[in-house]
Amino acid sequence: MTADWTIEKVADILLDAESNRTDRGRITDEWPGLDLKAGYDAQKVLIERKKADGHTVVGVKLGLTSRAKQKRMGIDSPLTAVITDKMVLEAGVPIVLDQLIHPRVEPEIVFVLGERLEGPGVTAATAMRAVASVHAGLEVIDSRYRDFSFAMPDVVADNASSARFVVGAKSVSPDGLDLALEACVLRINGAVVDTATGAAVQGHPAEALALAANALAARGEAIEAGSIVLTGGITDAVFISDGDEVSVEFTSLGQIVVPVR
Ligand code: 0L1
Ligand code: MG
Repeated sequence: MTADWTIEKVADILLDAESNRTDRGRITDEWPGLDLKAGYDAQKVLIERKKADGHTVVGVKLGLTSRAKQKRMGIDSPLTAVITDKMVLEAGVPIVLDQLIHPRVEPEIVFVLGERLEGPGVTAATAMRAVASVHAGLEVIDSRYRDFSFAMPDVVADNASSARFVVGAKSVSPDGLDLALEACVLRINGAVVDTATGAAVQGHPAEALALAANALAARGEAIEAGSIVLTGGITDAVFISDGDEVSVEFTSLGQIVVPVR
């Protein structure tokens, strides 16, 4: 019954799906009242529940910042979500399929902020001034919706399919980097499956960072100094299988290699 739905119920259903490794249909099909604002409110409840369960927030992520991903999902605007310490995969640690539903991987350009960034009015140029270092990244996304099929409020409530992420050990100063031209090759078992440059992310990853700061400001939040920011998949996300070796290799930011088991 539509009347039974609340943002707390949405968060609990999605957290149960994550911990039980079960996918489900779109919540918006059952509760048309789940609009974008309610989706972000449910995401906030979900993150509060994770914090109560021992997670520490380490930063923010953007999703659907590239045309490749927007086209596949049929959604034409980016979204923000929250990343925590329990999502971090350290170097060499495998992606364990038993812990996930139907994971996909995507290369990302990652910022670590040296200064607090607060909108509104943040531009790509002012955003870059807050960046202390730039890194290669690999995100593992794992929608709690069947076949990754969702409307915007569903995926926002699901914390943008967040599951795991790797931040490359190589730390590069933003000075002198042209991140629009930074190229990346995504390989599975040595075979190239996709390539892209940083321009795929809103024209430049700094645009994505500015977008996040301004979107968070509209909800009364800022990006704190020290935060990790995943700027969005620069290629489409690809499914992985047991025994795979995933590699993302960037021109300046270095390489990440992750086994799957
Ligand atoms: O990191 C992302 O781009 C995820 C956004 C949510 C959409 C998806 O699950 O692909
Ligand atoms: Mg991503």
